[in-house]
Amino acid sequence: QPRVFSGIQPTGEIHLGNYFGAIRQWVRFQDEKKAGKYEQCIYSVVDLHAITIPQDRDVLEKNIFQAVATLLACGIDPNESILFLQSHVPLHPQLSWVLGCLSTMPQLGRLPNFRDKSKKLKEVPLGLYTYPVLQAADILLYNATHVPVGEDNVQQIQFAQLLAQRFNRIHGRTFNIPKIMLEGGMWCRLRSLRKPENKMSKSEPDAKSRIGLTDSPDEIVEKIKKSVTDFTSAVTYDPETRPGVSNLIMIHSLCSGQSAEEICNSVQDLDTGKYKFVVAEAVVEHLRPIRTKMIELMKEPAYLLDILKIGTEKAITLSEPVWNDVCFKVGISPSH
Ligand code: AQP
Repeated sequence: QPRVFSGIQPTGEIHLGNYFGAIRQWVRFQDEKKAGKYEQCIYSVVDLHAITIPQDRDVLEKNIFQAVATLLACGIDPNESILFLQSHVPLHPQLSWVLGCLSTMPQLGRLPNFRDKSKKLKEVPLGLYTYPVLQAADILLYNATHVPVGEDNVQQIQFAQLLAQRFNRIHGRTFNIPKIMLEGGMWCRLRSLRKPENKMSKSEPDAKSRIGLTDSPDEIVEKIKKSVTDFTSAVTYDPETRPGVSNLIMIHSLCSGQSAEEICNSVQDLDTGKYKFVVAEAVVEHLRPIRTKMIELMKEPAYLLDILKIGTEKAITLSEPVWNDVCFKVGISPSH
């Protein structure tokens, strides 16, 4: 039974990178589920992952609501997909413990997300180190077969595949080996508007480095106008040597559906300064309906809580049989 699982951290305002790298695919999978291709699409706001980096409680609470509203505004339909908050389903950390007992420290230390994030911290929390084990538990708890993620997450999902294989080898066939579903192939990693050598990121302190899905049209124009490019004025696509302008072309391409080549041909007579306004307009138009819906939803916290409650019930129903099977195979007792 093909099942889709993916998650997003409520670590800040959801940006274009999250949208084009992940959420847009989530909506497509949901459409394909309606057509009978998948049994379930399970999407989680992964708040336990968010606290692997220190969070202010009020900000986190707001970000959780905002993440749920954003997903709904982007087209996640709670009647079609299961949308829930990770901490509402305690089996996630429970399975994570079991899988942690099959993980080794060198494997975890080698994963690039850990290396990048731990570099920025004086004291590295254990949770950051074991983050990929919890991510594996998120996926395997639903016996997911397909995991749509951005390119920056590939190695973490490969780690989940490895844990599934290891568990199956020791205890007999239990988990599906989840497939990694990448949008647009390996190149779809949006870059920071300020430092194009880095990816666009929610938790980067400089808000000008990303375009949030709820940024106003003026903010979008301003951020793109100030984005870092280089000293060549022609608009050409070359991510290796011209990461700044190529990132803008990629954003434009994702918003308009045109290829990078088509875009470069059509703006031959513009310099990068003028081209930025073309990109900004495409982004503003693309995000307009999402932003409008999102502003409406943020006024309805009780409705958002209801959606999460229903999602939690469905998530528990799906995950319990898998957890019971794990308990039986490992020899520990399920709690009921
Ligand atoms: N820049 C990006 N380009 C393409 N895809 C991206 N994703 C993240 N950044 C980009 C994809 O978005 C999904 C949700 O991401 P996440 O919440 O799990 O956290 P992340 O990957 O660590 O993303 P951020 O925005 O950089 O958050 P912080 O700053 O908290 O670490 C994932 O599928 C991811 O691949």
